[in-house]
Amino acid sequence: DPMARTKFPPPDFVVVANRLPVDLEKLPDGGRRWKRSPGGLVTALEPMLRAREGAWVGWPGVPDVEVEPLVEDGLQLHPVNLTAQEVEDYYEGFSNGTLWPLYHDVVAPPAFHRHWWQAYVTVNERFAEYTAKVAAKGATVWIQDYQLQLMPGMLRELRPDLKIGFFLHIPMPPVELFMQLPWRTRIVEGLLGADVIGFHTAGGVRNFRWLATRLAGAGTVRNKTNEVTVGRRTITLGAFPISIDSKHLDELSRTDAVQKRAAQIREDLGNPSKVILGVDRLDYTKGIDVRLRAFHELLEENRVQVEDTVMIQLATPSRERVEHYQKMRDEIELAVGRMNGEYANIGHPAVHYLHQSLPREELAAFFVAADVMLVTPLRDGMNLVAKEYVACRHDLGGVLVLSEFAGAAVELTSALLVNPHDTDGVKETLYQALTMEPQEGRKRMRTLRKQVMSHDVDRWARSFLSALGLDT
Ligand code: ADQ
Repeated sequence: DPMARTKFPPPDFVVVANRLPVDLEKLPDGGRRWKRSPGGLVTALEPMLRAREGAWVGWPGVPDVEVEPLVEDGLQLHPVNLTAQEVEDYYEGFSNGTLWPLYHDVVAPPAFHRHWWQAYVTVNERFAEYTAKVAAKGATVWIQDYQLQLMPGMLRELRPDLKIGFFLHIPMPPVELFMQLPWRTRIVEGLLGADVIGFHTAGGVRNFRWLATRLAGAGTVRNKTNEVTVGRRTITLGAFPISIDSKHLDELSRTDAVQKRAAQIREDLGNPSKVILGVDRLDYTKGIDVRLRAFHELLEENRVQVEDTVMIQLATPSRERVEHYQKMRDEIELAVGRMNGEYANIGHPAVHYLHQSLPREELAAFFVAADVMLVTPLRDGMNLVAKEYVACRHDLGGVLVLSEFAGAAVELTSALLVNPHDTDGVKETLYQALTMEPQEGRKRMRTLRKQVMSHDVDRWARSFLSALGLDT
């Protein structure tokens, strides 16, 4: 019993996610140490969790270790153990080899394996059982993301007294694609165990609503587009577009250190007149190939020259054990190599490519240094990078080129929107961004900033939790 081991009262607010907000690290001497993993979600929820002496349930990031719950500044951390085999089947397999591509418009083919599904069920059960033991009577439990879609239903079975919320961070796919999933009904029923189910966009709500009626026999509530019924229960569906800690990033970007570093980056690049930037987790959904192709063609057509226009692609290593990711990394690195081979001069590469994760401050400096930000995913739940770029441009400089297929496009309508499947369109829009009159650029950026600065991640969390009936 995890609660017997903590000396703290059962929490009445619990966040559940695949990962804990801290990572367990194995040291070379065999010892272990906790390392903070700062992410948007943690930043948004931490103050609320601490104020309520809340708890976070999740996997500590290392397989096959039984670790005790711990308390950090009033926040209880509850590690759920996964075996190496479960990491392979539940996480790398079903979550990232089946659900991830399926939910992103099958831009890569999803694999359907029954043993992956079995592991997904087992792990969701473990999370549900664990959380059922931790949460106080009548507590609010907020479950995060596609790795835990069965958990709301399982938890409700065990603890009907709880208030359960679920938020999906990736797109809810079109019905025609979701219907491929052999376990489609189980997933939809699992989600319907929640009281509130949140998506980034109204499109996600629509897709889920249809699936719930069709697959789980959910009833519709007259005159309400955001509620469905299952038996006697009413479930609220809602669009809650996630965001960033806008104020913090705005402040960071204004610091001397970041401004100086941005100038240094441009200097190091040889003071080109235009810097084009891409920042992504290295993932096949992000359309890194799309933007490389567009830039390649502009070079080929001699409309831009490497002496005065450079591209930087920062890519965080990601899911390196999943086969499709290894393949796409090779393809991107081949494309970068080709472009540099053909168009670079000594001291002037066409594309600067870093397969590295950078500190926040360094990332902010790149945003400040970039004249054109290219965000071209083939499909993306939201895309926080687009919002981060905007938050860093208090100078109203810079042009954002954004895919229509990112959730962020719903809010960031003053960006230059592109269809990432249309190479000519991306190319022409990139050229338009490179040649845009500063006055028009400023006007667009001002509108973008109004949206991003007033809709931060704290507002996102509060609006979801208030839909769940929590007084924030
Ligand atoms: P992700 O797919 O990870 O998130 P995104 O929203 O863009 O995509 O967030 C990526 C984060 O990683 C950003 O904060 C970015 O700054 C950071 N990052 C990227 N490259 C980096 C680098 N080289 N160095 C350091 N940091 C880097 C999923 C969904 C999204 C959704 C979020 C939140 O796929 O659609 O917006 O969850 O719900």
